[in-house]
Amino acid sequence: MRRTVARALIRPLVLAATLTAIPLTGAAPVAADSVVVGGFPIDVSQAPWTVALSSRDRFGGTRAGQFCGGVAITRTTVLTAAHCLTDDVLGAPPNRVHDLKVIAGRTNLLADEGQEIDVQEVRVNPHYDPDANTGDFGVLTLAEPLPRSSVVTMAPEGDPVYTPGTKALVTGWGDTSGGGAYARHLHAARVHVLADSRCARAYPGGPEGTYRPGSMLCAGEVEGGPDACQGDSGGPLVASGRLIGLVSWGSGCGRPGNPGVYTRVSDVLHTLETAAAGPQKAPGSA
Ligand code: 4AZ
Repeated sequence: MRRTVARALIRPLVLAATLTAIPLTGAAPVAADSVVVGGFPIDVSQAPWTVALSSRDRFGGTRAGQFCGGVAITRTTVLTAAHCLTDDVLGAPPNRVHDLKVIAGRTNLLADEGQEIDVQEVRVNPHYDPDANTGDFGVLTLAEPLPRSSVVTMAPEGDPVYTPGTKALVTGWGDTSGGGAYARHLHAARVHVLADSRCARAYPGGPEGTYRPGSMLCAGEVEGGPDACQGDSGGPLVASGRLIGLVSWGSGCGRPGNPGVYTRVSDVLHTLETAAAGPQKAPGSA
Protein backbone atom coordinates (compact mmCIF):
# COMPACT_ATOMS: atom_id res chain seq x y z
CA MET A 1 0.00 0.00 0.00
CA ARG A 2 1.48 3.27 -1.07
CA ARG A 3 -0.92 5.89 0.21
CA THR A 4 0.13 6.81 3.69
CA VAL A 5 -2.85 8.40 5.35
CA ALA A 6 -3.89 8.28 8.96
CA ARG A 7 -4.99 4.69 9.36
CA ALA A 8 -2.11 3.16 7.47
CA LEU A 9 0.37 5.44 9.12
CA ILE A 10 -0.49 5.47 12.74
CA ARG A 11 -1.72 1.91 13.13
CA PRO A 12 1.74 0.30 13.09
CA LEU A 13 2.84 2.73 15.76
CA VAL A 14 -0.10 1.66 17.93
CA LEU A 15 0.81 -1.97 17.44
CA ALA A 16 4.47 -1.38 18.14
CA ALA A 17 3.60 0.40 21.36
CA THR A 18 1.04 -2.03 22.72
CA LEU A 19 2.47 -5.34 21.58
CA THR A 20 6.11 -4.79 22.40
CA ALA A 21 6.57 -8.36 23.62
CA ILE A 22 5.19 -9.92 20.44
CA PRO A 23 7.53 -10.13 17.44
CA LEU A 24 5.89 -8.45 14.46
CA THR A 25 7.54 -10.76 11.94
CA GLY A 26 4.45 -11.05 9.78
CA ALA A 27 3.75 -7.33 9.68
CA ALA A 28 4.36 -5.31 6.57
CA PRO A 29 6.99 -2.60 6.95
CA VAL A 30 5.61 0.84 7.74
CA ALA A 31 7.01 2.16 4.48
CA ALA A 32 9.01 0.45 1.81
CA ASP A 33 10.98 3.61 1.06
CA SER A 34 14.71 3.65 1.42
CA VAL A 35 14.64 7.44 1.27
CA VAL A 36 16.05 9.20 4.28
CA VAL A 37 13.74 11.89 5.61
CA GLY A 38 16.36 14.58 5.65
CA GLY A 39 15.77 16.51 8.83
CA PHE A 40 18.01 17.53 11.69
CA PRO A 41 17.67 17.61 15.48
CA ILE A 42 16.65 20.94 17.00
CA ASP A 43 15.93 22.25 20.47
CA VAL A 44 12.27 22.97 21.22
CA SER A 45 13.25 26.56 22.10
CA GLN A 46 13.80 27.02 18.32
CA ALA A 47 10.15 26.08 17.61
CA PRO A 48 8.45 26.45 21.02
CA TRP A 49 4.93 26.17 19.52
CA THR A 50 5.60 22.50 18.72
CA VAL A 51 3.90 20.14 21.18
CA ALA A 52 3.58 16.36 21.42
CA LEU A 53 0.23 14.62 21.90
CA SER A 54 0.56 11.81 24.40
CA SER A 55 -1.34 8.92 25.91
CA ARG A 56 0.79 6.42 27.79
CA ASP A 57 -2.33 4.26 28.29
CA ARG A 58 -2.76 3.90 24.54
CA PHE A 59 0.81 4.08 23.22
CA GLY A 60 3.04 2.94 26.09
CA GLY A 61 5.70 4.87 27.93
CA THR A 62 8.84 4.21 25.92
CA ARG A 63 8.43 7.54 24.06
CA ALA A 64 6.29 9.25 26.75
CA GLY A 65 3.13 8.12 24.92
CA GLN A 66 3.80 10.43 21.93
CA PHE A 67 1.60 9.58 18.95
CA CYS A 68 1.08 12.86 17.05
CA GLY A 69 2.19 16.46 16.95
CA GLY A 70 0.31 19.64 17.69
CA VAL A 71 0.78 23.40 17.71
CA ALA A 72 -0.14 26.06 20.27
CA ILE A 73 -2.27 28.85 18.74
CA THR A 74 -3.27 30.41 22.07
CA ARG A 75 -1.99 29.74 25.60
CA THR A 76 -4.80 27.20 26.12
CA THR A 77 -5.53 26.09 22.55
CA VAL A 78 -3.65 23.48 20.53
CA LEU A 79 -4.37 22.54 16.92
CA THR A 80 -3.68 19.02 15.70
CA ALA A 81 -4.83 16.80 12.84
CA ALA A 82 -8.40 15.45 13.03
CA HIS A 83 -7.07 12.05 11.97
CA CYS A 84 -5.00 11.93 15.20
CA LEU A 85 -8.26 12.00 17.16
CA THR A 86 -10.07 9.13 15.44
CA ASP A 87 -10.99 5.74 16.89
CA ASP A 88 -8.68 4.23 14.29
CA VAL A 89 -5.67 5.93 15.84
CA LEU A 90 -6.68 6.04 19.50
CA GLY A 91 -8.59 2.75 19.68
CA ALA A 92 -11.41 4.70 21.37
CA PRO A 93 -13.14 8.06 21.05
CA PRO A 94 -10.90 10.85 22.36
CA ASN A 95 -13.19 11.57 25.35
CA ARG A 96 -12.53 8.00 26.51
CA VAL A 97 -8.75 8.47 26.49
CA HIS A 98 -8.42 9.72 30.05
CA ASP A 99 -4.71 10.41 30.04
CA LEU A 100 -4.65 12.49 26.83
CA LYS A 101 -2.00 15.17 27.38
CA VAL A 102 -0.02 17.79 25.56
CA ILE A 103 3.73 17.84 26.21
CA ALA A 104 5.25 21.30 25.70
CA GLY A 105 8.74 22.74 26.15
CA ARG A 106 10.42 19.35 25.93
CA THR A 107 13.04 18.51 23.29
CA ASN A 108 13.72 14.92 24.37
CA LEU A 109 10.49 13.05 25.07
CA LEU A 110 12.12 11.17 27.95
CA ALA A 111 13.53 14.25 29.70
CA ASP A 112 11.85 15.97 32.64
CA GLU A 113 11.80 19.48 31.15
CA GLY A 114 8.73 21.42 30.08
CA GLN A 115 5.13 20.72 31.00
CA GLU A 116 2.63 17.90 30.60
CA ILE A 117 -0.83 19.44 30.48
CA ASP A 118 -4.17 17.62 30.58
CA VAL A 119 -6.48 18.08 27.63
CA GLN A 120 -9.77 19.41 28.94
CA GLU A 121 -11.79 19.36 25.74
CA VAL A 122 -11.40 17.84 22.27
CA ARG A 123 -13.25 19.20 19.25
CA VAL A 124 -12.87 17.57 15.85
CA ASN A 125 -13.63 19.79 12.85
CA PRO A 126 -17.25 18.87 12.03
CA HIS A 127 -16.39 19.21 8.33
CA TYR A 128 -13.50 16.68 8.53
CA ASP A 129 -13.93 13.99 5.89
CA PRO A 130 -11.79 10.95 6.79
CA ASP A 131 -12.16 9.44 3.32
CA ALA A 132 -11.07 12.53 1.41
CA ASN A 133 -8.82 13.73 4.27
CA THR A 134 -10.25 17.25 3.84
CA GLY A 135 -10.56 19.58 6.83
CA ASP A 136 -7.97 17.53 8.76
CA PHE A 137 -7.82 19.47 12.02
CA GLY A 138 -9.06 19.32 15.59
CA VAL A 139 -8.89 21.76 18.50
CA LEU A 140 -7.71 20.82 22.00
CA THR A 141 -8.43 23.00 25.03
CA LEU A 142 -5.79 22.73 27.74
CA ALA A 143 -6.44 22.57 31.49
CA GLU A 144 -3.57 25.02 32.17
CA PRO A 145 -1.99 27.79 30.09
CA LEU A 146 1.27 27.47 28.19
CA PRO A 147 3.87 30.23 28.34
CA ARG A 148 3.04 33.17 26.06
CA SER A 149 6.28 32.53 24.14
CA SER A 150 4.92 29.13 22.98
CA VAL A 151 2.13 30.61 20.88
CA VAL A 152 2.44 31.01 17.09
CA THR A 153 0.26 33.21 14.88
CA MET A 154 -1.85 31.61 12.17
CA ALA A 155 -1.24 33.05 8.69
CA PRO A 156 -4.50 34.48 7.28
CA GLU A 157 -5.72 33.94 3.74
CA GLY A 158 -3.82 36.14 1.32
CA ASP A 159 -0.67 36.20 3.46
CA PRO A 160 2.30 36.06 1.05
CA VAL A 161 3.80 33.16 3.06
CA TYR A 162 1.42 30.86 1.16
CA THR A 163 3.16 31.72 -2.10
CA PRO A 164 5.03 28.82 -3.76
CA GLY A 165 8.76 29.09 -3.15
CA THR A 166 8.37 30.26 0.47
CA LYS A 167 10.82 28.54 2.84
CA ALA A 168 9.17 26.75 5.77
CA LEU A 169 10.12 24.55 8.70
CA VAL A 170 8.23 21.43 9.79
CA THR A 171 8.89 19.99 13.26
CA GLY A 172 8.02 16.75 15.07
CA TRP A 173 9.00 13.54 16.82
CA GLY A 174 7.95 11.27 13.93
CA ASP A 175 9.77 8.69 11.85
CA THR A 176 13.21 9.92 10.79
CA SER A 177 13.95 7.11 8.31
CA GLY A 178 10.71 6.28 6.50
CA GLY A 179 11.12 2.82 8.02
CA GLY A 180 9.68 3.24 11.52
CA ALA A 181 12.54 4.91 13.43
CA TYR A 182 10.49 7.11 15.74
CA ALA A 183 12.50 9.93 17.26
CA ARG A 184 12.90 10.70 20.94
CA HIS A 185 14.49 14.03 20.11
CA LEU A 186 12.61 16.79 18.28
CA HIS A 187 13.55 17.08 14.58
CA ALA A 188 12.97 19.70 11.92
CA ALA A 189 13.06 19.68 8.14
CA ARG A 190 13.43 22.63 5.77
CA VAL A 191 10.95 22.50 2.92
CA HIS A 192 9.40 24.92 0.42
CA VAL A 193 5.77 25.72 -0.23
CA LEU A 194 5.08 24.12 -3.61
CA ALA A 195 2.53 25.03 -6.28
CA ASP A 196 -0.83 23.30 -5.91
CA SER A 197 -0.23 21.82 -9.36
CA ARG A 198 2.67 19.74 -7.97
CA CYS A 199 0.42 17.98 -5.47
CA ALA A 200 -2.48 17.81 -7.95
CA ARG A 201 -0.15 15.86 -10.25
CA ALA A 202 1.16 13.64 -7.45
CA TYR A 203 -2.26 12.97 -5.95
CA PRO A 204 -4.84 13.05 -8.75
CA GLY A 205 -7.17 10.56 -7.04
CA GLY A 206 -7.39 6.81 -6.74
CA PRO A 207 -5.06 4.93 -4.39
CA GLU A 208 -2.67 7.87 -4.02
CA GLY A 209 -5.41 10.12 -2.66
CA THR A 210 -6.75 13.40 -4.00
CA TYR A 211 -5.15 16.78 -3.40
CA ARG A 212 -7.76 19.49 -2.68
CA PRO A 213 -6.15 22.94 -2.85
CA GLY A 214 -8.94 24.68 -0.87
CA SER A 215 -8.22 22.84 2.36
CA MET A 216 -4.73 21.44 1.73
CA LEU A 217 -1.26 22.89 1.23
CA CYS A 218 1.56 21.30 -0.77
CA ALA A 219 5.12 21.46 0.61
CA GLY A 220 8.36 19.56 0.29
CA GLU A 221 11.29 19.46 -2.07
CA VAL A 222 10.77 18.69 -5.75
CA GLU A 223 13.78 16.36 -5.79
CA GLY A 224 12.63 14.60 -2.58
CA GLY A 225 14.58 14.47 0.66
CA PRO A 226 13.38 16.54 3.61
CA ASP A 227 9.77 15.75 4.52
CA ALA A 228 7.38 15.06 7.38
CA CYS A 229 6.62 11.43 8.11
CA GLN A 230 4.52 9.09 10.22
CA GLY A 231 4.13 10.37 13.76
CA ASP A 232 4.58 14.03 12.74
CA SER A 233 0.87 14.36 11.93
CA GLY A 234 -0.83 17.38 13.43
CA GLY A 235 2.49 19.18 13.87
CA PRO A 236 3.36 22.63 12.55
CA LEU A 237 4.64 23.96 9.24
CA VAL A 238 5.84 27.51 9.92
CA ALA A 239 7.11 30.19 7.53
CA SER A 240 8.41 33.63 8.58
CA GLY A 241 7.13 32.96 12.11
CA ARG A 242 3.58 32.21 10.96
CA LEU A 243 1.72 28.90 10.95
CA ILE A 244 0.71 27.84 7.44
CA GLY A 245 0.15 24.07 7.70
CA LEU A 246 -0.46 21.02 9.88
CA VAL A 247 1.18 17.74 8.88
CA SER A 248 -1.60 15.67 7.30
CA TRP A 249 -0.69 13.03 4.71
CA GLY A 250 1.38 12.01 1.70
CA SER A 251 2.66 8.99 -0.14
CA GLY A 252 5.69 7.70 1.70
CA CYS A 253 8.19 10.20 3.05
CA GLY A 254 10.71 12.26 1.13
CA ARG A 255 10.06 10.62 -2.22
CA PRO A 256 10.77 12.67 -5.34
CA GLY A 257 7.45 13.61 -6.93
CA ASN A 258 5.42 12.91 -3.76
CA PRO A 259 5.40 16.11 -1.68
CA GLY A 260 3.94 16.35 1.81
CA VAL A 261 0.31 17.39 2.10
CA TYR A 262 -0.61 19.74 4.95
CA THR A 263 -3.90 21.07 6.30
CA ARG A 264 -4.13 24.65 5.00
CA VAL A 265 -4.20 26.94 8.03
CA SER A 266 -6.08 29.77 6.26
CA ASP A 267 -8.91 27.25 5.78
CA VAL A 268 -8.73 26.32 9.49
CA LEU A 269 -9.08 30.01 10.35
CA HIS A 270 -12.03 30.34 8.00
CA THR A 271 -13.77 27.33 9.59
CA LEU A 272 -13.12 28.57 13.13
CA GLU A 273 -14.36 32.09 12.30
CA THR A 274 -17.50 30.76 10.65
CA ALA A 275 -18.21 28.54 13.68
CA ALA A 276 -17.62 31.45 16.08
CA ALA A 277 -20.10 33.59 14.14
CA GLY A 278 -22.76 30.91 14.68
CA PRO A 279 -25.38 29.74 12.20
CA GLN A 280 -26.19 32.41 9.62
CA LYS A 281 -29.81 33.23 8.86
CA ALA A 282 -30.83 32.78 5.27
CA PRO A 283 -31.56 36.08 3.54
CA GLY A 284 -35.20 37.00 3.94
CA SER A 285 -35.81 34.57 6.83
CA ALA A 286 -37.58 35.84 9.94
C1 4AZ B 1 1.81 10.86 8.98
O1 4AZ B 1 1.21 9.82 9.01
C2 4AZ B 1 2.42 11.37 7.73
N1 4AZ B 1 5.43 12.49 3.93
C3 4AZ B 1 2.66 12.68 7.62
C4 4AZ B 1 3.22 13.19 6.49
C5 4AZ B 1 3.54 12.38 5.44
C6 4AZ B 1 3.31 11.05 5.51
C7 4AZ B 1 2.76 10.53 6.66
C8 4AZ B 1 4.14 13.00 4.22
O2 4AZ B 1 1.94 11.47 10.03
